[in-house]
Amino acid sequence: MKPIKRALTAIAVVAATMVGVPSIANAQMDHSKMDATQMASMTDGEVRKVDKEAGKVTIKHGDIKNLDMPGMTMIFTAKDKAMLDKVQAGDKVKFAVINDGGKLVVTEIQPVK
Ligand SMILES: [Cu+2]
Repeated sequence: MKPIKRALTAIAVVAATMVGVPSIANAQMDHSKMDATQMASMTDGEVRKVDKEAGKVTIKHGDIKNLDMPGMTMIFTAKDKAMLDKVQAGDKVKFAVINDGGKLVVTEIQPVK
């Protein structure tokens, strides 16, 4: 009897290399809205004149709280001329106005029924 020696060599090379886990950039969805304008409260007023060409509107307005302005009649610039299609002289309105670098801009205007 011939003893057969079988040498079974199993070589397992385990390369356990600690690779620094690349930090995956957190794809955080930011749902913040594009809200560049200041918060402007709605002010009561009455339209005296609309100048669509110039994009200006004259309003006899009540206190404008966010501008700390008492009631008076004055000319405002409309943020968008198309806004002025909705109103005409004599209309009672609610509107929002901001101070854009010294220029008073109506950002929103709607007739009050
Ligand atoms: Cu005013």
